[in-house]
Amino acid sequence: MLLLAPCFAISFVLPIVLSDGNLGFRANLTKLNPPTNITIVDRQLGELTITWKDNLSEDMKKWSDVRYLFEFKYFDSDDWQEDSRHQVPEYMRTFELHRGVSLRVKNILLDKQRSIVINESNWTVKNIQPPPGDQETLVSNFSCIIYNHSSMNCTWRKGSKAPTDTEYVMYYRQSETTRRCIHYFTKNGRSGCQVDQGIYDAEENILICVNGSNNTGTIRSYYAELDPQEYEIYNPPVNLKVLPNLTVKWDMPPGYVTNINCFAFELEVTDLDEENVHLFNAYWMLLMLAIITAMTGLLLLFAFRRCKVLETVFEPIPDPQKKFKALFEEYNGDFQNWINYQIPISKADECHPVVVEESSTSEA
Ligand SMILES: *[C@@H]1O[C@H](CO)[C@@H](O)[C@H](O)[C@H]1NC(C)=O
Ligand SMILES: *[C@@H]1O[C@H](CO)[C@@H](O)[C@H](O)[C@H]1NC(C)=O
Ligand SMILES: *[C@@H]1O[C@H](CO)[C@@H](O)[C@H](O)[C@H]1NC(C)=O
Ligand SMILES: *[C@@H]1O[C@H](CO)[C@@H](O)[C@H](O)[C@H]1NC(C)=O
Ligand SMILES: *[C@@H]1O[C@H](CO)[C@@H](O)[C@H](O)[C@H]1NC(C)=O
Ligand SMILES: *[C@@H]1O[C@H](CO)[C@@H](O)[C@H](O)[C@H]1NC(C)=O
Ligand SMILES: *[C@@H]1O[C@H](CO)[C@@H](O)[C@H](O)[C@H]1NC(C)=O
Ligand SMILES: *[C@@H]1O[C@H](CO)[C@@H](O)[C@H](O)[C@H]1NC(C)=O
Ligand SMILES: *[C@@H]1O[C@H](CO)[C@@H](O)[C@H](O)[C@H]1NC(C)=O
Ligand SMILES: *[C@@H]1O[C@H](CO)[C@@H](O)[C@H](O)[C@H]1NC(C)=O
Ligand SMILES: CC(=O)N[C@H]1CO[C@H](CO)[C@@H](O)[C@@H]1O
Repeated sequence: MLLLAPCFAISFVLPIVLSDGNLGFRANLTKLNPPTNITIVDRQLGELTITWKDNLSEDMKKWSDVRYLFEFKYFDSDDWQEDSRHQVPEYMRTFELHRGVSLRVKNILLDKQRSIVINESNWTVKNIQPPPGDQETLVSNFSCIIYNHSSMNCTWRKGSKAPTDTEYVMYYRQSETTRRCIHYFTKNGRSGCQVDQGIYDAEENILICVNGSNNTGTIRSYYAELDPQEYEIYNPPVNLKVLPNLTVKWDMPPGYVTNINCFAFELEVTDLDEENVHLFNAYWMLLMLAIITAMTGLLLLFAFRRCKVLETVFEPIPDPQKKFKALFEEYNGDFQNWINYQIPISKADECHPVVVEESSTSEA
């Protein structure tokens, strides 16, 4: 009991002292300084370490928890991104530096007990200008594929204002190692570089920088960061087997050291009976073709009949004597005289749809 007494005393008294000081501190809080001295250390290929000084009094840090709110915005965008809170005045992140980027950070004071915001400072902004060189000398439409576990092909188009003989050079970085790509190629008007066996870790992002050299002008460097799993084209499984009890088995393609649980497989089964149904469709298609041919034939026959061309075709070879019977029998071969008394040649002998239509309408 004697031992417990001081414990009670402490637990009873301490909070009162704390909140007293807290109240005094709060009453003294007139202006919260924004952070100062933002310093940037370039760690290659767009990866930066950013540090700052909070410029807060030791008193403030004693009576409250200090947090730092960090945001960034590319020059070509209106949106501030990623409002991450940090406990230490240091942050490491990768940026697409060719776009130019503004960073901003502010101090936040939290109530020690309840972790609610007591006060915030203004922002301190730092701009990182894009690397030198015209915007149009940048590579454009940059894209990569990762294949066969550890290889990577990246391709791009030349910047429109880059001199024709500009040589772009690609650097890539993973597992703290920066390497220069060696095997360059041109394919379908795009330039590219092939990295052979250079990707070590499917779960670690790859940093890329494509810069170029030319004496007449500066080529602006291009920065990208890729998640390998998003860009990987996987090799198919191997040793596919169907056991007599219809169990299907296969093995992982070689080279993938990643946890097997990260992989999903897709099994596609084609029913051979269904192939007969295809056959069936081909049979039906042939049948339809035959029917369509027959129908077309019939239609043509009908059309010909309407025009009476068919009749003309099957008519016996005309005998002028027969046709011009009167010419010879009554006019004694005098054509001029005969023609004056002739009714015109029957319209039915000509293909003249309009006339036929009219007569059929009047019949109806
Ligand atoms: C508040 O300001 C007063 C007078 O300036 C000072 O005596 C006191 O120690 C301050 N309190 C705290 C908690 O900083
Ligand atoms: C925050 O910025 C505004 C305007 O820029 C200024 O008037 C104000 O005093 C600043 N506040 C602090 C705490 O520095
Ligand atoms: C800013 O930070 C850098 C590196 O941390 C340091 O060398 C420099 O003295 C600081 N400047 C000020 C004014 O605090
Ligand atoms: C920060 O403290 C000052 C002085 O007490 C107060 O005027 C201001 O409204 C506070 N700001 C916030 C965001 O709480
Ligand atoms: C970029 O490249 C892809 C193929 O790699 C192509 O489909 C697309 O049209 C290109 N876009 C532009 C703007 O050139
Ligand atoms: C894939 O990589 C293996 C070695 O890991 C190599 O033997 C094989 O030739 C590569 N296949 C292709 C298509 O590049
Ligand atoms: C990668 O590029 C090389 C060089 O052009 C080419 O031989 C290879 O087929 C490409 N690989 C893929 C998967 O496109
Ligand atoms: C291109 O980037 C690499 C890696 O950061 C660097 O070592 C090299 O000097 C740069 N080249 C040019 C021409 O800027
Ligand atoms: C730069 O471009 C000019 C003009 O196209 C060319 O004459 C020169 O050789 C290039 N220099 C380099 C280092 O590529
Ligand atoms: C199928 O056969 C294999 C080997 O004979 C056996 O390991 C497996 O358990 C069988 N599967 C079923 C569903 O019977
Ligand atoms: C506590 C602290 O470091 N305060 C400094 C904040 O920054 C101003 C100038 O920017 C200095 O005058 C203060 O001493």
